[in-house]
Amino acid sequence: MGKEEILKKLAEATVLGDVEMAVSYAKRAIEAGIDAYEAIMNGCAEGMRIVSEKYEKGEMYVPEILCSAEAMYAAMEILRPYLKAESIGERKKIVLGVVRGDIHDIGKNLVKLMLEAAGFQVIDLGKDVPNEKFIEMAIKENADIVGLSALMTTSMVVMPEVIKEIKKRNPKIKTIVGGGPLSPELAKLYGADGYGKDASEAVKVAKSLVGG
Ligand code: B1M
Repeated sequence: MGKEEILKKLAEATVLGDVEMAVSYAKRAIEAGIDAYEAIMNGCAEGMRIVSEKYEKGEMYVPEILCSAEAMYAAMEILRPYLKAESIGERKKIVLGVVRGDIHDIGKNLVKLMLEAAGFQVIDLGKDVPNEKFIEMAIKENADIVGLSALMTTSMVVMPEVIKEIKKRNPKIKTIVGGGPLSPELAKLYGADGYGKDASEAVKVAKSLVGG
């Protein structure tokens, strides 16, 4: 089986929410010498992209999406040890979380894994994170970057408050925002230093902000 076919099957297993199949194709990807980063981005994450699309078209429902996430996590567990830990010189620290009132954390977890693979030390605050927690941890940990994720138009509105307070406390800390309803324009309006459309873009932006 060729590389493209294995990646397609990995995406398919994610869409189907088939944990066994996802694990099996993640193992096959490694055996075939496929780069783990590529397997995650073009297999698992591609599968989750299809899932979101299907949901929007009314072709999939939430319980199925949660199964897809399980399959993606299972495959990622197999692939994670094979990610080439990149060196970005001194290890930079990023405080990451999903904003207050928002419990959508599948995308944030993907962003976390990719940032770790790129050599960042990620302090994961989880989901539904109070504004004060972001600020407290950013200062306490002396973070280089704070990453804020939001999946809802109703929750993303807290982002400018968090960013403003962090900048007030320590202007050197950079901020990145991402998630479905965000855009480069909104990120700018919110005063963020960067915006990531997806996990790989989040990594690129994070690296550029810390001079990596
Ligand atoms: Co809900 N949900 N949900 N949901 N959910 C959305 C987001 C929605 C768009 C669906 C819709 O109506 N079309 C909608 C929001 C509408 C709006 O904007 N106002 C919605 C709603 C309304 C709700 C509830 C209110 C439903 C209800 O109860 N009536 C409720 C809210 C709960 C809450 O948060 N308080 C709710 C609940 C849930 C579940 C719990 C059932 C479940 C989440 C499970 C979980 O995450 N643990 C869920 C799901 C699964 C979705 C959809 C279907 C899929 C989201 C997902 O995981 N996508 C979603 C519809 C959609 O997005 N099309 C929807 C896959 C994931 C890999 O992609 O999260 O986009 P994504 O992450 C990407 C990028 O966005 C980016 O990189 C990631 C990887 O490439 N990214 C970043 C994300 N964060 C980043 C941070 C960065 C950079 C990039 O830098 C820091």
